Amino acid sequence: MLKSRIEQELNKQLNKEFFSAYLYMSMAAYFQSVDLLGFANWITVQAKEEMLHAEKIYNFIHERNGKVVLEQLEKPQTEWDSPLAAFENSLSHEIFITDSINELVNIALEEKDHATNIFLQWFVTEQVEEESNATEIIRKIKLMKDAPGGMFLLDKELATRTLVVPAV
Ligand code: OFO
Repeated sequence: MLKSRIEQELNKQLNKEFFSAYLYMSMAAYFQSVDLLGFANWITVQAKEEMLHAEKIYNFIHERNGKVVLEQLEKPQTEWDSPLAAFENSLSHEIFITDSINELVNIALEEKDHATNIFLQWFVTEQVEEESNATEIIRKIKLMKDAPGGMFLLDKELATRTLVVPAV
């Protein structure tokens, strides 16, 4: 049985994961609008991963006999100055999510809720990858800044990403 403080905090995290999906679909629309369809594909896959993160939390709340409460989602940004600006936004958002997960772990420990703490460890590990993915793309965009055709090649590379559904 979930304590109400943990239930509330997990519901807040659920909202943040849904917002991540919403933000990334908004970025996908931006990339589509500037004809970077590979970038759009990559970030759409990311949005789908965020939906899986949300589903994981949703299922956990139910499994622990808690109540899922869906709140309103914030309107995401819709325009970025450049693909680099969009990925810098993605990285800062992921750092924000990492901080949020870490805070949730602290709360689980304070409440001596070991099941929630163990559940959250998956997210702790996942956030390392989330930050690293965005950082790698930022590095690549910066590296090929002056190379003609660089964006075209990166767009082709990002077009190959497919959704990998994580094991439960
Ligand atoms: Fe759910 O990890 Fe990104 O936001």
